[in-house]
Amino acid sequence: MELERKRGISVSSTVLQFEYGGFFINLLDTPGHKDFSEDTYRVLTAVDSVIMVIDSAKGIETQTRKLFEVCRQRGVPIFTFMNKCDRPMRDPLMLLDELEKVLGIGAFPVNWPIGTDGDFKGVYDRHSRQVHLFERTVGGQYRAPVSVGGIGDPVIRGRLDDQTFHRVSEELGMLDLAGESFDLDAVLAGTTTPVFFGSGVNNFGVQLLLDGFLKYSPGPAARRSVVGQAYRQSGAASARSNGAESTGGSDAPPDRQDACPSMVQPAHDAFSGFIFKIQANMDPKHRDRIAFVRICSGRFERDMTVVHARTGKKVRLSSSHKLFGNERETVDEGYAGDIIGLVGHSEFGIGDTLTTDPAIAYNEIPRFTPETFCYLHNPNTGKYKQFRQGLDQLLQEGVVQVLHLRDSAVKVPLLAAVGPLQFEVVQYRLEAEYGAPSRREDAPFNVVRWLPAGLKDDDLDALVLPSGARIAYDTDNHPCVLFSSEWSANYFVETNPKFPLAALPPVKEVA
Ligand SMILES: Nc1nc2c(ncn2[C@@H]2O[C@H](COP(=O)(O)OP(=O)(O)OP(=O)(O)O)[C@@H](O)[C@H]2O)c(=O)[nH]1
Ligand SMILES: [Mg+2]
Repeated sequence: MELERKRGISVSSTVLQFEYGGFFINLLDTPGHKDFSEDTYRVLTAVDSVIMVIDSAKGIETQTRKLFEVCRQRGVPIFTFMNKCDRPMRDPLMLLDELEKVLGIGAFPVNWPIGTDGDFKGVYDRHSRQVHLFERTVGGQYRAPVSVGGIGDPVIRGRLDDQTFHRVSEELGMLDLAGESFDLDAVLAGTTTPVFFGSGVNNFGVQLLLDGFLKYSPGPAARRSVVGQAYRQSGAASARSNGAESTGGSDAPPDRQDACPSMVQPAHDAFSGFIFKIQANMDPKHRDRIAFVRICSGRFERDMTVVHARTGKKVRLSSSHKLFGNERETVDEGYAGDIIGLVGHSEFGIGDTLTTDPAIAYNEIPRFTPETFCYLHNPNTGKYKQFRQGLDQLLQEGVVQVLHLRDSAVKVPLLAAVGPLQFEVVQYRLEAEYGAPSRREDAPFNVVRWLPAGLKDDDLDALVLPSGARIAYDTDNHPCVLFSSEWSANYFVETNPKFPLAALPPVKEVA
């Protein structure tokens, strides 16, 4: 996206697939900026392991910390890549210490950097006892790894100044003395992270990371299914609890434990999967809409008919693709762990389950409480159609949410987001993809809370609102209250004890 080049940051997640070492790896790259955490957390629900890339000069940044916490709570194995070792970096022992202290997980260095003051010499693979030398050459090629009996091997010793040599020897000695052996079970449980050092932009250490990843990462795991259509209709299971309760704020993950009826194994006969991302107009060559599905069980076959769990309708999946950046290729079959892109299907929404077994329904996607609000004006009446069409698409992608003020004659959309950069993305994409310029006006709200389900108009009329607060509806017509401040929201709670507020809307029932 041009906006990303201009801003120098990613504004949305990217899905791509590649083959390495005889495996198909689905890489879901997430943006780092906190304003896009909604997208990031949705994508996290679709993965089996995570690679955390840390800038070795900075250590763990706030956003990374939150992500790690979510992964840990979900029990997702975490691999750590300490990047930018070609530049002066922080003391590697301190970096490990930080991982352990800040994130509360064990850190096991699989390899170790040699030369950390900007004079990067390479990494020492603690398992194979090989040194991989970092020598910049034209075309990003490196010398083959040198096998050594230890860091003191004359071949290596000759390349290191005394200070570097003593330092690395001491560090490796300390690591050995600490005597921690590699614990694969702890890695699989997400309580220890294998750590790799390298330099991404120089493609150095990446291969070691991938090799380690293939060796230690788990295959596709069983997924928790909530009550699907069949059970619901037969009354065989009780309705599931409100999964949104546990997210309770903008960065907490959903609690997977509360949604129990069954675990769906990857080898389960029936095909099942869920949509974790939707994006339109990804490629100017194909101006269409792709729903990304994480396959959880069974076998996907192109042209198969599945149940769309939310509507209960049967749909035929004919236009299925694998994505490689902007390139796409028709895919005829897929299995658990695969990500496929389905083109078309305007009825699909984020979080929807597709399955041949109506007993299965996934409810993986976390929801977030918006924290920032704005009105979006269409300054050009002649572009009303494009403006509306573009906005509808972006709402469906979950780029932002939209609310409607109660008792308001004004039809200007009121957008709600976790971070203001989301609004910028909406405006940019409306113009670039739909030819609809827009104007943003800050809305005087900072907090939104949902009212209990089932309130009547009379109840809403009777509410005593603090000054500046307004009642609004979300896209599912759930009433909520917009406040100017947390203080104002608290005041409402005290003055309207019969109307408890929630940080998230009541959960929609699966059809
Ligand atoms: N010196 C050095 N720079 C690097 C290295 N890897 C990445 N960079 C630079 O760091 C900057 C950020 O890289 P990105 O890959 O966009 O970082 P990111 O964390 O994915 O950022 P977002 O996707 O925007 O969240 C770019 O200017 C890269 O060239 C490295 O190994 N060494
Ligand atoms: Mg990135």
